[in-house]
Amino acid sequence: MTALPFPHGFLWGAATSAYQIEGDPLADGAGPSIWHRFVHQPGRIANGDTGDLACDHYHRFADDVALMADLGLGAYRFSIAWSRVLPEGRGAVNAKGLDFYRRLTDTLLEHGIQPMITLYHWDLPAALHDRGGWLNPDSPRWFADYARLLFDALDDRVPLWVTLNEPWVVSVLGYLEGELAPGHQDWFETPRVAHHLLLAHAEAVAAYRASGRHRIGLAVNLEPQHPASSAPEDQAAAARRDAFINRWFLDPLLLGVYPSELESLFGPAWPDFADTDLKRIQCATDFIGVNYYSRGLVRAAPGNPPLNAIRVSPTDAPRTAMDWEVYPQGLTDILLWLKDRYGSPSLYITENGAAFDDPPPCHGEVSDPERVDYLRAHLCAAHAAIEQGVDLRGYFAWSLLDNFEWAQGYAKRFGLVQ
Ligand code: IFM
Repeated sequence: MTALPFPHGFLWGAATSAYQIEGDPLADGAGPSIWHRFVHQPGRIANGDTGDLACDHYHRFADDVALMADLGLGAYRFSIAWSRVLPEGRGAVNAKGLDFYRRLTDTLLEHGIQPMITLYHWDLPAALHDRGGWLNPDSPRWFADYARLLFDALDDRVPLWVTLNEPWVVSVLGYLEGELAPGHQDWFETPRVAHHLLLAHAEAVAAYRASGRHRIGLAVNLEPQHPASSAPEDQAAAARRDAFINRWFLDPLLLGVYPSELESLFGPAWPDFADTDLKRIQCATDFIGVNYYSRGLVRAAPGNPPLNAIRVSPTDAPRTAMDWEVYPQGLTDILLWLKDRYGSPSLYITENGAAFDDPPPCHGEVSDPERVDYLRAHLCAAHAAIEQGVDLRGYFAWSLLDNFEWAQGYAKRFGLVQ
């Protein structure tokens, strides 16, 4: 097989997040997060799984960095658990928590692995949730203060920062569908949470501009939306889902406006956001992180608010253990769409991967051909986008390790390492 030429300096990495791998979430003076609380509520997580142990990365990080070096990774994307560093979410710093991330960063650098830090991957300090969490208009300021603390501590060693991971998932699965923490189902809360997350990103970027020396971006989950048939209703449904998933965060950030469809989708639950907020949100972000897994195949479904659309599964397509269609072409398409719609921003693929039910290891190795095929096909798709002029700077496989897959617990295996 011929090797595809990727640009000089292209980053090859893997990604994880704090709650999904660290374990021992209250160690050394850390405060609880909303995820720690959520997993201990009966019925929330498959098999009653929790992140109490996870991959024990908090204690075994040095072994995990050795695994990364063994894999030949050039970069590693990880997230900080806000409540390890600030147990109350603001105020007193927990030196031991901060020190953990210093030691992790230094160990990566000693192995020649570039760190990319995500500041928020869903684990809000519970103390802040008790003050209203992302519904509180002060939440963007809390986030910027926390971000500033990390920039001061680590920016001399960390070249790439991601403010938030998948703010759409936080807003929709956390506040509208209730599948993820904090488990709310409230139309009125959802757009407010999303708006505060965008302001939080903007305020952290402003803080970074004051002191940071490298690059900062936002990671969003994107998927091309295709109508399930040529019927005009299905085409309109796919366009609504495109506004709802792909453009909700990127249009205000990069174009300064919310997609007009959102106001009609949410009706009275859509607030009258101030123009001054939108001006703050449209901030100079250095790159967009793309989390890509699959596409959406969409059918109109009146009576299914707010979208009046449902996602359907193609009958004959290969699927992952999450029941997500394997659709590599969608990665090329979404990268080209970003280039055309938003004026060629710098991009990283901050997550891409698949869950498959691996067989037990044999002589220390897991035969994993479906994952290998998935990754190879998606790398070819990324390469095709670069050939068509997309400014793609790196690729992070999701995930380094099999880990705690949120509401699915440990049942779904995304790891390069079992
Ligand atoms: O495990 C998650 C990750 O935390 C966010 N993006 C999608 C992954 C797979 O579901």
